[in-house]
Amino acid sequence: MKMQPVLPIVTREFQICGDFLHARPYGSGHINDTFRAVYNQAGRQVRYIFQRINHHVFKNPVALMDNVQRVTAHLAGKLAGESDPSRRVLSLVPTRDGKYFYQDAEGGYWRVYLFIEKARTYDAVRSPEQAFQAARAFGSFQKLLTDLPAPRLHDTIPDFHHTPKRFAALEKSVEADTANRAKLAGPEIQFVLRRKAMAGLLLDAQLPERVTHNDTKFNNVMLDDKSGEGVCVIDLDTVMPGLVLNDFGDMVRTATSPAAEDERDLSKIEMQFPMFEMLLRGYLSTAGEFLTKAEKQYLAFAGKVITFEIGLRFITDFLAGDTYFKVHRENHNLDRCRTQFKLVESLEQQEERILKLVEKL
Ligand code: ADP
Ligand code: GN1
Ligand code: MG
Repeated sequence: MKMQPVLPIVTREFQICGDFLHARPYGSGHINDTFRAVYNQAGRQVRYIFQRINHHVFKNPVALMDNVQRVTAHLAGKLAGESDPSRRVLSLVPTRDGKYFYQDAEGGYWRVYLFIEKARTYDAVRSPEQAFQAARAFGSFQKLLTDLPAPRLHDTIPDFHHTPKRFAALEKSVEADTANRAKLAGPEIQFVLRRKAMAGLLLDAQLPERVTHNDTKFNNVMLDDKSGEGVCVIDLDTVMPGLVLNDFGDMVRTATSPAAEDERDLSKIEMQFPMFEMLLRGYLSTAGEFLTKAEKQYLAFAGKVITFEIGLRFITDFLAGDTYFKVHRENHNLDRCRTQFKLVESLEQQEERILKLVEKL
């Protein structure tokens, strides 16, 4: 990501005191542009997160920010009595005219968060304890939002986790073959077509709609540097009505395999059962009290469906010529797709064991 020439202007638009020093691209997200900005506040260096929302992906940034504002305010109210409350929820910094986003001269939408210090995100999981902590935090996030007052949140991306529609999009992109790449992805396309039945598994289960995060990648939760506690859930752009299983599924996708999402050596990709067990335990330690019986039963299948779905999205974007996810090398989306499908296989192979554990807990 390049430095943004508009950034020095944008930094003056928010209610931040002191002198702006510098800003650097930050993090490894695939969608938005994130920067860590540093200000001098009377001799002390204070950091902030600046983000430019990708408005090609999020077509209505105003509605999106309305969601983020409502959700963070609700969480902040609930967490007020806890230790260190301002590290447990994202805090939006308002603009000078009291809004929560600033639109620059080029039409870009910017927002600013307080920088959560003494905690970090990890692109790959390192221990079962980390898996437990991440899942506990995401479960708690869902629990605290079960009583978010009406109205219903905006759908920031309609049908985001509608796996059958994702499947249909893949079929279309194979047919169109816009970038002339279908020939490079024969086995992956076959892999998808053989699993058509899997696409409807979660949607057909008639589970309740709740407020969910919908992008519970392992690197979307900050773990405390000292205690390892899952201290703050971040990346709230897709918080909207959804199924809890989308969230649990994405945790399984990103926190059970030791390798990065774009690892080229597929022998490293595997669903590690101890990670799964700790994810499940962590998630149930907070979400267990509000989940229905059916939601609990389907926890066993969520990982494979969501991993399949994200793999589908990567290959669809590869075939379309990489228009959605940021790519940093040739065939990047194809590499990402391959890791997902390898993980789906690993989940399929261990399904009986997974089912037994889910039944037991
Ligand atoms: P993206 O949608 O592009 O994934 P994120 O909102 O997840 O963007 O932010 C990218 C990275 O920036 C995160 O993985 C995290 O490391 C860091 N980050 C985001 N928000 C904060 C924050 N408030 N404090 C500290 N670090 C943050
Ligand atoms: C994107 O923004 P980021 O990098 O956290 C994507 C998710 C995918 C993920 C795959 C809005 O998440 O849905 O699961 O990449 N976000 C959006 O790594 O499409
Ligand atoms: Mg992120």
